[in-house]
Amino acid sequence: MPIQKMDYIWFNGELVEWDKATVHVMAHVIHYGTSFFEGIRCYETPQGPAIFRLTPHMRRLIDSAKIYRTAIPYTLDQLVAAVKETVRANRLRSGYIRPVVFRGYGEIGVNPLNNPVEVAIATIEWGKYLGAEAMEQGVDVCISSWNRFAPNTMPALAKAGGNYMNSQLIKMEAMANGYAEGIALDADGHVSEGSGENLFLVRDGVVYTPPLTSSILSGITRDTVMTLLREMNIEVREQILPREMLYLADELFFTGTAAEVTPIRSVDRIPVGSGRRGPITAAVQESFFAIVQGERPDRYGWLEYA
Ligand code: PPE
Repeated sequence: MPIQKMDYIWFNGELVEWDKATVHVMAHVIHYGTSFFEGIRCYETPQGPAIFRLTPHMRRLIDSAKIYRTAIPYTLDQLVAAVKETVRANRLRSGYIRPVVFRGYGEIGVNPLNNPVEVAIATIEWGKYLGAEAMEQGVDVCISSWNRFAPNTMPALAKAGGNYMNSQLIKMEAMANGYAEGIALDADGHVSEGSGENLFLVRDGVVYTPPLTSSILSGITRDTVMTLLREMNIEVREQILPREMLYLADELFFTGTAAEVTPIRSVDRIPVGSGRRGPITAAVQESFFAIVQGERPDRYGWLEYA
């Protein structure tokens, strides 16, 4: 997705012009991947731009940093206010918000702790993550030859920049082999997640998704979809899933801020169910988009207006 410049980036406490939000090549993050980030969508609604579940996203950002012994020099309320300020300054109606925390310039060496903790918030445009037709037709995916990192190597609950080196391997391999995306197994060989999406599986009317212990990110869209399914009286089970369940599923879909709710139509060239978007996937998409576009009552306070 080519980046379209906007007017401002919030950088360490103030709005600066887009081109001035720069980093030194000797910053710790450049060498050691020392960053934590979020991806948040803003949707156009009749009541104005609504930032979807902004507060839980910023809480996850604080959590990601905490795992790495890093205190962000702003409170949750300040971070939430900073995102809203950036959205207003860029007159964003709908789009994608990318807050990032990183260790800046100071010392060389693995120890990050003596480098400044810097915070930036940018807004960009981002269309459909896996292509516009994917939302209806579904995507073709493979199971990656790359596993997710084992639990005692990189903590999956931290949305840390370095984790995405693993995601890049999964994504590049999938694309090189003609697939839209790869699904990674965890270190034990159980189903984990996509390079940038959580995964849901439907079989006989029951919905399954891997638990947090399967080296997944605790997705905010995942949580949203579990809530919507339970509202529809559809049973959701968080459980360890063997790889072959992917081949036996009636329906499969990805969730994520960028991916929203994207159907999967084949895995390793084996069609998922009938090979077309299934009824539960369609129902989840319908209620998800009705809520984010402000067409249905916001019962859980998910829309945070700028
Ligand atoms: N797993 C991974 C590995 C992941 O990166 C994401 C989001 C999710 C699950 C879903 O989480 P959530 O957005 O809270 O529902 N990936 C972000 C970055 C994608 C990118 O290519 O950059 C996103 O969707 O914003």
